[in-house]
Amino acid sequence: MKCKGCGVEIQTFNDDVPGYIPADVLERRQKEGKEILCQRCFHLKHYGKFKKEKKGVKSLDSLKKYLHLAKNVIYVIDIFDFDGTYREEIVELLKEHNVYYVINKVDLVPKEVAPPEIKKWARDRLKVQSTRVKLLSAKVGRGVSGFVKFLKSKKDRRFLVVGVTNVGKSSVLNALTGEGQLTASKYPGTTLELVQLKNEDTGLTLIDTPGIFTNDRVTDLLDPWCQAKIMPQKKLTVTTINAKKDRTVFFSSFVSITVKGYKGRRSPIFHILTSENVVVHETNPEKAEERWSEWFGRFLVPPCGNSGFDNYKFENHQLRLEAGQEIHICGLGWVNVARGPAEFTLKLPESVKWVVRDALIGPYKFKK
Ligand SMILES: Nc1nc2c(ncn2[C@@H]2O[C@H](COP(=O)(O)OP(=O)(O)OP(=O)(O)O)[C@@H](O)[C@H]2O)c(=O)[nH]1
Ligand SMILES: [Mg+2]
Repeated sequence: MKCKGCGVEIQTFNDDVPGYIPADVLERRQKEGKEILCQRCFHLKHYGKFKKEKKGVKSLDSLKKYLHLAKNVIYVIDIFDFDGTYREEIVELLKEHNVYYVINKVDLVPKEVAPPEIKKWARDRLKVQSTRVKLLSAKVGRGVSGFVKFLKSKKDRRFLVVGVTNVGKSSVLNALTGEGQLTASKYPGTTLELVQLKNEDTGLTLIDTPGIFTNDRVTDLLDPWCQAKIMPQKKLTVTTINAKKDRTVFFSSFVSITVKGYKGRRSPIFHILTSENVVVHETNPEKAEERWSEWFGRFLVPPCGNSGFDNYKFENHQLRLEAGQEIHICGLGWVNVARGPAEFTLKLPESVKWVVRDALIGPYKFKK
């Protein structure tokens, strides 16, 4: 018997091993005809308490094992971390499949960006036909009924749902089925094994899978509790920087940009977009250098606590960006150039992936 929330095999012997449920509880729930949830899922659903499981840490190889289960794949991408969650190595594995891309969490995008703009931007990045790209918010239900209709219109209605951790795969399935069966949480590695949802009325079979773990996002430098703490819950915050004098802007403890002051009328303007729980702080470069280790993980969150400033190897990159470009820092957010050209130094841990991309948000969207 499998747990209905996370797919793990149910057992009553060892509360240190995934799938545990006390024997008397199992017996009682079976008698009452109630759904069977493992203790870990029960604690997550009802108390928001998370237990980290090694079993939950899945690599790309685990995805390979599931690919034969369906010809159709729904690849869920998080709009907040597009370049961290849209991964070439996953796309490569899906070459023989019929792939639909769900761009989830669109509720986080500032209202200045209209949905058709997000869709066009995502389609250009994915380089696929428009019909293969669906914008969704599992949280507020945006795009859900249209997507259900779309899936129902297909001859083959069996879909495997894949993606990296925490993009909202289980939440999307809960939204599509209208049931809250699957355990979803802000901690990475919630789903432990496959869960198949079959609906006789719609004819849809939707298969949830455990998220793939990455190792190149800022979130990968953090423990699951800190990852949960900085996950955006509201629309992304926008911090605007007009670099009229020499400035360093910290974007968490891990990332900073340093820009030389420009005395003319065309000083560069940046927008920094991130979670409301990530600290963005602007100061002068001397003070930044002097105070960084002291602020690390204390004032500048994440990390959540001073988890060893000296453990990280940082790199500097000299960049020149034009208005309409931005740097996405995987797992953290992005720096948009609203007025350029902008020359600056980007400093961040060498393990963290970053990309320069065409801006999701056009240069003059926000008021200065
Ligand atoms: N803002 C916002 N948050 C969302 C949305 N969908 C999911 N989330 C949140 O994202 C977090 C992860 O959701 P899950 O559904 O557990 O993600 P998952 O991809 O199944 O994660 P794993 O099972 O760990 O791979 C939860 O805190 C959800 O509430 C959405 O549309 N908008
Ligand atoms: Mg899940």
